[in-house]
Amino acid sequence: MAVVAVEHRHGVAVLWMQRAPVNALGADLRAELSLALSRANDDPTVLGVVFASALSAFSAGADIKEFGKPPTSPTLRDLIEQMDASAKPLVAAVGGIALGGGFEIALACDARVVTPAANLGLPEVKIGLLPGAGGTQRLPRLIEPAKALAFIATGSPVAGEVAVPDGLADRLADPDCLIDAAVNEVKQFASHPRRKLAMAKTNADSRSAFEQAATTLLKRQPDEPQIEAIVDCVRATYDQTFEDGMKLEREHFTRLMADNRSKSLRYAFFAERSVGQLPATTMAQAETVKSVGIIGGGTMGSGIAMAFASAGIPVVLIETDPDAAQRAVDRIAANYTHSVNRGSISEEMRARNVGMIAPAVDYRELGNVDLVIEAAFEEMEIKREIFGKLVASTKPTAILATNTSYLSVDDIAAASGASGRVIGMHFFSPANIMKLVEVVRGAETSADAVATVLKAARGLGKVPVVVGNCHGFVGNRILARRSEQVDRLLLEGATPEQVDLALTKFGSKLGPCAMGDLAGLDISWRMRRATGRSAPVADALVEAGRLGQKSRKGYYLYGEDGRTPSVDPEALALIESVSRSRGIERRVIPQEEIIDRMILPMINEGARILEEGIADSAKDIDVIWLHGYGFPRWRGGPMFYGQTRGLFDVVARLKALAEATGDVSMRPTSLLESLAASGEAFS
Ligand code: 3H9
Repeated sequence: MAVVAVEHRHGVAVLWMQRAPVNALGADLRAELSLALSRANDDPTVLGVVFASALSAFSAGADIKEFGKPPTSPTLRDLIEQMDASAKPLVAAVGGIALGGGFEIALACDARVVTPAANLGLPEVKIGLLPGAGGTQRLPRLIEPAKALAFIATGSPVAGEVAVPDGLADRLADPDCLIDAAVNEVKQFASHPRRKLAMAKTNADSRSAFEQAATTLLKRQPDEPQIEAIVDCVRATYDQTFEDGMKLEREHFTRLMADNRSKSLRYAFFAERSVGQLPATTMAQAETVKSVGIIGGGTMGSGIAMAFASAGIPVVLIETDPDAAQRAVDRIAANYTHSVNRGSISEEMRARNVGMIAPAVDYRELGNVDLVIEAAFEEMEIKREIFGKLVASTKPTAILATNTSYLSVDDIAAASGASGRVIGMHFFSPANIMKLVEVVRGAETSADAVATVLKAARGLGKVPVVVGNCHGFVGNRILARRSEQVDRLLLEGATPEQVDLALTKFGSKLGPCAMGDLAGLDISWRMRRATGRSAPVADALVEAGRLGQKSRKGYYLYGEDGRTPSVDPEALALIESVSRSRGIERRVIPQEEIIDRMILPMINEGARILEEGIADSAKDIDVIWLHGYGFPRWRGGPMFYGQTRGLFDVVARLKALAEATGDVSMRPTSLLESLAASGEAFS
């Protein structure tokens, strides 16, 4: 089927783009647009051209799947040059998203007619690029360069109603008469020669506002090469011709495209969209969850309740006694009030959401719910008892989920006598905000239950990833390897500050010690005790009453506000004494080694998880770490980082570290070894 349909309306050629789902500007769409434009220019009966879409999206921009492959003619730039050379006027009729190259097509037109549902943006910055089809040169010639800079550097789109007063579009039209309005616009232009793009504004105020905005931006995002390139290109609109500016934009675009950061960000974009997929026939079995029960109104239970209530799904929130249940609802109401005060939801929405949550103590209140999520204490006996009660009090089709973060879903399911409908839904704190949900498939969990839970999680706007059952599942199992190394590094001579600095240097927002203090060191201590594990440094801190921010001391000392860390000589002395008691001679550990010892064992564990079939693909592992643990997005995730660095190098370094430290856990897995030997990637 053609991806462009041409209609002649009142002497104007309307080019209807129809490349599902989002009119990404792939080779076929570019070729057909180019041909239709040539024909319109050659046809003496045609006054001009309207670019329109038969889909709800105008266009999502260049087809990102083509990036990195040899270019096919006409390229997007060729098409836009052809538009520039058109003798006849061109108008864009935008009724939905016009992003990246899609908006650049609209910018290359003589005018843009939009509906209120239009959404115009240049989001290339989010995939490590800049607009590469003229956006950096046209927009600053259309609106103030300082504003254009902010628009391109944030990548956030604006709605049609805002776009017109902001100067990004020319006319607002009703959706029913969008095309007629655009056709009329073409007729307005038909008698005039097409305008040529000149230099940008030259007045001193404009330039100084731009320079100020550029300085702030570069200071705020110093490590993002695309920001520097965007500034460079927008600045060029002041003192270079349009043609020279286009050349500069092209150079930056080509360079950024080859940069590992952009490759990683593009990988993350597609990885997010590939996770949590089951065969279409299985997904067709998914039921719609219309009501839920939640067991436990603590931090996790309340957050999960909020996630459902905010999506308009009624919740029965079970606590052990009426006071506890009411306290949980009060806490939730207070959280929503906070959102109202911040302006993120309206008062009406707050009232609606709170009204969605019914506190209860009697499990019989769960008789009609479609899904129950247990978020009680992390103790197997408690969970087994709850699941026994749940089977007796819910309808036979209700799905029973546990929010455990490391206990065996199969052991919990065994107590229920209804294993087919027991599943894990591991939310991350705060559960109303964090997008990740590990969907844990037990040995006997039915495919329908998995499909229903995936559908429900997506309905909440979450990113669900299906994982197998094992201690800590995927995310926490990999985290455990990193935590072990952190403890070893501290024992061998590193300080908490050096460890944290190393991880922030790698790209994380927070180092592991600061993160541990924030979460509370007692949480992992309790988990280690329950599972017979130890971490000499972290255990010693907790046993000395250093629980983290909540006790104003942990790896660091916290001041009056309880949040600002400072180096604590007492903590360092304690760490040194643990090293001494174990006969370890402390040494200065280079930053590079600290980074490798934290990151490479994660890749190794990820490979082990793949070997065991606990995760289906490296992408699943990466998405879990991007969305649940703040792994730097521009690294793609631990597995993609390993691949970018080279698995051969990863294996060699792991072997060397295992040898040098005597830590056999760092020996590479057989999967890593074989991939490194064959030069293959995880995919
Ligand atoms: C650019 O334009 C560069 C130019 O400046 C210069 C060039 C020289 N390409 O997200 P969804 C797919 S860079 C290819 O699930 P939604 C997506 O993978 C581009 N495919 O739906 C998915 O496929 P599948 C600048 C794309 O409604 C399907 O479409 N543009 C593209 O939640 C549906 O997507 C951007 O950065 C694409 N450009 O969100 C926009 N876009 O069904 C990136 C989407 O097989 N895209 N797909 O999984 C988005 O932000 C969102 O996808 C969008 C729709 C808002 C469009």
